[in-house]
Amino acid sequence: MEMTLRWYGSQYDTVQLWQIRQIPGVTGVITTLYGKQPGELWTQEEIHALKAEVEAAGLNLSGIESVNVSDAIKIGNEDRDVHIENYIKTLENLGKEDIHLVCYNFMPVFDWTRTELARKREDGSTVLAYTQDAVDAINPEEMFSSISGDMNGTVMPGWEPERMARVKELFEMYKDIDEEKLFQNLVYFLKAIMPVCNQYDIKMAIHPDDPAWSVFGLPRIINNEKNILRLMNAVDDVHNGVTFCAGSYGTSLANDLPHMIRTLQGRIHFAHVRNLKFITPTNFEEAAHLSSDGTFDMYEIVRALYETGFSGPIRPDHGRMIWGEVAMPGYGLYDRALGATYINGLWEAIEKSHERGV
Ligand code: DNO
Repeated sequence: MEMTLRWYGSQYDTVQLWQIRQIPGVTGVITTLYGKQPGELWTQEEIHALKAEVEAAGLNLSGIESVNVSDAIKIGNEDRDVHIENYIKTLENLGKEDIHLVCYNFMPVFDWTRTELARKREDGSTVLAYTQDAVDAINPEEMFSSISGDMNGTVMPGWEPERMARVKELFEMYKDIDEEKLFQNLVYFLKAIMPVCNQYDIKMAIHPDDPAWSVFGLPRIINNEKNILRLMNAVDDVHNGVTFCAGSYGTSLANDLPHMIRTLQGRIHFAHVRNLKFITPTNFEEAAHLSSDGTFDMYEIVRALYETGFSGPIRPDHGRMIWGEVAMPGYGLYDRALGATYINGLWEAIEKSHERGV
């Protein structure tokens, strides 16, 4: 595995590449062309410049998160084929720049949903949190506006002002899309892009829906073992793979995370490793990465990745906001650096135990 950190690009991120370079054990970043709209073409020159910037800082560009999939593709409307053509050309340009991992999601309207971006914990740190009661009490527009006030001046993925302005229209566009249609549109998309993925060995890694259940009545299809396996079998190609996001699948306590990792052996191309602390099954907050700070057994999660031969990038995921840092909620430097170090420590211990047969 390679330890990485997500980086949004010099124009958008409060964290700098040189800082990432100084986290012990972190050798790469997962990044994107953040200004691109879903459906838009990424040119080879743009990708080349991004890669050169990362490499000039002494880091690898280990993968893209995300090349976003447009609503037209998710809905399957008349613009879908043009957008898929652009997606294919983008993949081709990424392949020509020797980039072989693309994370994406297939969630309608909201990329991921939290109801609080700065819940205060006992130690004074703040974390992202989710309460079903809060979602049930508001409508999507109220949700968008309450979230936007808390982004610390950053733009969070999936919560861009352009999308917020169109929230009603977006809901309208999805009104006839149920889970089965959404699933079929995803399969259509994957079948169309598999040839270029095979040609350039690009591993597509779908990010799960977060939370793992329907919010505001929108369909959810990538949320448990059965559904993700259905997708793996529907397009049975190693390039149709998974981003195993512990914090997203883990929103449902019914998901046995180490078991899922073992079942998905060979198809997990990217791992987001983080911990959640549950107050009730539908009220949870994001915790520090350490097992004892939350609900998950992080040792078992990392062990399952190790024992299934996982060789892709891992990144620590959302961190707490600590030490007075002001950054995109979940994406500050300090707690993610602690997370990377902790996960690296688990990995080293597991690896050495295996090597020494203890
Ligand atoms: C949230 C992230 C997601 C993820 C996308 C992948 O912090 O994990 O925004 O990047 O769903 O397309």
